[in-house]
Amino acid sequence: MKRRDLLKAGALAGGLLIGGRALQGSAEAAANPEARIGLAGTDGHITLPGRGPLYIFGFATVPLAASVGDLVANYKGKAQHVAPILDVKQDNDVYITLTNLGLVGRPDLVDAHTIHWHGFRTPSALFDGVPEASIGVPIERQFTYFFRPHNPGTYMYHCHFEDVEHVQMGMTSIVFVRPAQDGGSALDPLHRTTTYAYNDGDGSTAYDRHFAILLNEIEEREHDADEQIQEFIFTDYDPQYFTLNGRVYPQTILPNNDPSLPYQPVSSLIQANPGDRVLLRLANLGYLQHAMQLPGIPMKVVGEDATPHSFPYVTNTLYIGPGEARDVLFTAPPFNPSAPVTTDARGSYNTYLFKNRDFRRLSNRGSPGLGGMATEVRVYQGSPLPAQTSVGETYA
Ligand SMILES: [Cu+2]
Repeated sequence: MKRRDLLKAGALAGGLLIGGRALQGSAEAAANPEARIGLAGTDGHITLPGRGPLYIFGFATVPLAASVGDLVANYKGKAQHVAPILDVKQDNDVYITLTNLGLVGRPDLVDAHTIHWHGFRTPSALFDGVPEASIGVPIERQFTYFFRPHNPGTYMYHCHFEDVEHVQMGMTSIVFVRPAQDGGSALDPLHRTTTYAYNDGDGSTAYDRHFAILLNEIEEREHDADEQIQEFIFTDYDPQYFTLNGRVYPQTILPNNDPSLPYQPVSSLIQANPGDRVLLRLANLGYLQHAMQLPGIPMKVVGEDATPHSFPYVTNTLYIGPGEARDVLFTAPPFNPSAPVTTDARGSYNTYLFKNRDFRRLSNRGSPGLGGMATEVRVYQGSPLPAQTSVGETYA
């Protein structure tokens, strides 16, 4: 029995076990506020400079009330990369209903999908998304995962079915847990925000704006082989594209939901007012370590792998291995009229680059000019930006 067949058998058994119906968990009224999230697993295409559409597997946000038939009709073949970023709060109940819509481009491939919340201290293998240890979700079936996150911080999630393949194909994103301390009284008298990276007790991880950015690579030969029903040998892994939230520079600085990138809706543009404390929630679901720099602005690492640092440190180079996460704070510097200034609808701003240290990862498939794993931090003159209403919000 080949590995894929074994996984298939497990997925089938899982489908029978739950009768192919979502475990909605609706019987008991939860004491805590809940988050209910609908995700679908399917395939699709994204846009990268220097080549045609790139075949991906991925997730998309879908309505919870829709039938499986309606979801297949409306969302099959419309995966996004990165997958939706999930924003939940400590001790709240989180239900994620996953529907497997099947693949438009590979109808022969009847893979299941799962959701693995990487780093979650889970008490139950059932909701861990490792198909060999629990179940996968077969095509046109649903399963509802249940989590009660007790540990704030930045995590990631991904499909764990044929994981080396499905992760590289794009079934990856960030999930983060806001601390219970959020929303109370301001702990730092000098800084009146009430949002924090962790339950620090003293406001030392307070932030005004936060941005969740997933680091990744794309090996186009693996994606093309998948689309053409060929095997890719992963020891040949040598990626051509280096992405932030599924985009390469200059895509990374386009706003959220830019119409030119319908299946890469998540921007990595960082816009701030001078003096703002900015939290970067960073995670790496590629297969290479990345070294990230923000020249001109020191970075303070306050958390690592969803664990607050006992001894936060300031650095100019951040090393992030595969499967690792970092919580990084920086303070937006004063606007400097003598430095290069650019102007947009929000006014004049200075630009800082948040970028990979390796020049080979700052290019799109070797073409000239800045590309790859880079984005901009824009610090505006005055304070024209309103408070953030969602993580990674961009302002036109
Ligand atoms: Cu999958």
